[in-house]
Amino acid sequence: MSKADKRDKFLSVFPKLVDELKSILSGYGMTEDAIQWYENSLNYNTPGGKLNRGLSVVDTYAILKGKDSYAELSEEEYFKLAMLGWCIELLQAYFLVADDMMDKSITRRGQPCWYRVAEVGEIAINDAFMLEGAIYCLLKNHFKQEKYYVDLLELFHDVTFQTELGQLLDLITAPEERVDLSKFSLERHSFIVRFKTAYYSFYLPVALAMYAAGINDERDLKQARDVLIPLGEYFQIQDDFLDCFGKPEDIGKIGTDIQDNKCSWVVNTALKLCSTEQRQVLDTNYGKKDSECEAKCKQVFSELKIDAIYHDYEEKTAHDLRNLIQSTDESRGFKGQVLSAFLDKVYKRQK
Ligand code: DMA
Ligand code: MG
Ligand code: MG
Ligand code: MG
Repeated sequence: MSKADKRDKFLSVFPKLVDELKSILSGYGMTEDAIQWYENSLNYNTPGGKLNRGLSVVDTYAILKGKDSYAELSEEEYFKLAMLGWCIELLQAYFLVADDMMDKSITRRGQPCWYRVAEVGEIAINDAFMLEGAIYCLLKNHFKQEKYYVDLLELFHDVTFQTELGQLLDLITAPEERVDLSKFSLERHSFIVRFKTAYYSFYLPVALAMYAAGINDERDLKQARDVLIPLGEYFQIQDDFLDCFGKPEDIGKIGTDIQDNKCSWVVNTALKLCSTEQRQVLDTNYGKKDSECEAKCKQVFSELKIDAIYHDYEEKTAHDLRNLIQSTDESRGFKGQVLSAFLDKVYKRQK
């Protein structure tokens, strides 16, 4: 099945899930305006992205089950896996609605951030909670009878909390009024991004598919984590790079990291290499809500050839990860191919 067909098949499950969630609200006797609001929020915030996380749940399951293409899965099997995939997309929607408010972002996936939609504003906070709530409604409806139901619940809860810890670190490392670049380091960056991105974007889809496929030995879950957490770090470094160097029309969002004083890979790499004069420029201009200051920081980044350093980093990381994947122990049914499929999806991404 082509990539586009896989995406279409996955997308075709979404309206069913929206109907299901709406009928839960109807069941509570909710008013029509509330049901309509929830439907709008679900449609606006959930399906518009790359859907990598959601699709990966199905892909991973198919690989673990030894099915070439997931066209070989039964309709019922496909539907359940797609449902798990959509649960991650809902988790992502929840994080992004909140993240955009906290990061004061303007656009997301080529449209205004939800909180910037005229009627929405701070109601977006409650909408974020309700996007998260949808996950547990769907898990209960579709997985309560499975013996791995509690594993799924614990996994979603643990990974959500890990992400929130990462977001906390991300935010308190970037105070708005006190720019102090001496607090930044690549080590702190690595720690932040493993929590805020890697667990939910990389470990979660694979672990969900593993539970659904009956592969739940802690040694296998650890093998998955040992590759997926560094892979997730690489993915967030790409995100940081694209925030500064990507085109909004490609990435669907306008970068805010410099003005937001973020502890991003770009500034940390620059801090390691800059001269005293360049450091002065960064100390004066980083973290200022001013596009001229932002441009001065970008000038330093380009003098330091951060883009070339990034490309070297990308090659080295992909190479190291491929070596690590080679040594996967497949004796209990876990497969290294799950991990290489993931790496292929993000390697050299432009958006
Ligand atoms: C991403 O951080 C992490 C979460 C949990 C949304 P970010 O603010 O760099 O994301 P983006 O660049 O998409 O706003
Ligand atoms: Mg953000
Ligand atoms: Mg953020
Ligand atoms: Mg970013």
